[in-house]
Formats: sequence, C-alpha cells, structure tokens
Amino acid sequence: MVSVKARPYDFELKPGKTALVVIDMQRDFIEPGGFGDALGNDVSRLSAIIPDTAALIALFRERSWPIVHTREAHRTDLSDCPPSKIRRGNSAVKIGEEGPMGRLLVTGEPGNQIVPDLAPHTGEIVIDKPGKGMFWATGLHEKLRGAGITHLVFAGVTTEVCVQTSMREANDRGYECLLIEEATESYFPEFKASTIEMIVAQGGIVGWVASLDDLRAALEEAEAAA
Ligand code: TIU
Repeated sequence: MVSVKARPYDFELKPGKTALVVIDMQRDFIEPGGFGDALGNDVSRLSAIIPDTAALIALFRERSWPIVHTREAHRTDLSDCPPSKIRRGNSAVKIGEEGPMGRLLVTGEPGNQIVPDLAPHTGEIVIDKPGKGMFWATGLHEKLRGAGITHLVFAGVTTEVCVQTSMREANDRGYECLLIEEATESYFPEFKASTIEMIVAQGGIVGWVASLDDLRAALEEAEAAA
C-alpha cells in the first residue's frame, strides 16, 4: 500500500491493483479544427497539460503498471451515436461531418488520434467510447475486473465532462478513484475548480484529488523503504 497525500485525506494506492486512465487526450479536443473548437471553445488551455500528463504516464510505464487510454469515438456509420448527440450544440460542423482533421469524433480519422506526445504504447489498453463516460458500451469494467484492478488514477479532458462522468461511473462500480490535478483540464477554469471541489466534498463523495508531485513522492518514498 502506498499512501498518497491527497484531498480530502490520504489516498491508499495499491500497487498491482491500480491502473492509470487517460481520458480523451485526442486531437479532436486539443487542437484547432477539432470537435472542441467547433463547439466554440478555446482549445489552447488543454494542450498545456500534455507535459504533466506525459510525466504521469511515465510514472506508470516505469513500473509496468496498466494504462488505459480512451477516445471519444463513433463508428463510421454513426450507428453508436444518438441523434440527440449529433443535433446538440450550434456548431457549423457536426459529429460525423468533415473538418480540417477529418470527420469529427469518428474512429480512424486524424482528429480522433491521441496527441503524439501521449500516444499509447504496445500493450496499453485503448478504448473507443461512444459516450462521455468510459464504461457505457465499452466492456472496460469487465476488462479491469479481469485484471484485478480496484484502484484508478485519472487524467485527461475535459475535467467536468468526460473525466468527471468516467470517475463517477467508476465510483459507482466500486473503484477507488484518484484524480491528478495537473493532468486534467477544462475549457472553463472555473468548471475544473468546481469539479475538484465536488469530487472531494462530503469526505470524498466521488473520490480523491492529488498533485502529480505528491503522487511521485509517495511512490518513490514507498519504493525507497521497500
Ligand atoms: N465538450 C467537452 O467539454 N467535452 C467533451 O465533449 N468530451 C470530453 O470531455 N472528452
């Protein structure tokens, strides 16, 4: 057990039972010309977390701990995309239509790829999810359970949409969840801050939040003592 300084109190991380989940660090949300941009957002805020997210991924890779990357992605025929989701918003380019990086939020398109600095390595799990949450229509719960995973460390975008939905879904399924503050971002800074407060409120109603430095320090301290 590794004790990580966190809010609302220390998070007990279990080596061997912990996976990192990196939510939707795909070009669709992070680069101009993608889905996030089409919705009217300033996407530059999101690219700023790439270095810290890469450092977090490195912590897991160095230990050969499991890593899950998700992408918000629909089938090419959009059969897994509810019409309500396509209609939503007032963007000129809708899900499935051509943008500068190919069809928005469609699997296999250039915009649907994870940004190069965070590209998955062979052996890491990549999940295409049609919803905001990572469990809906993905089979991920069964995969994680099969691997004996009980604890999840979260990163990715956006904090209050796909990260929060996924973390809440995971919490309901019995996972102990820790969000790393520097490795998540929102188009709206106040929503990131509020989401963090919501997660840790009421004694950790959704889970825990820690800094990348505190996670790294806890791992290194535990390993030095072993
Ligand atoms: N719009 C927005 O903030 N997010 C999404 O649509 N998807 C994710 O958060 N990945």
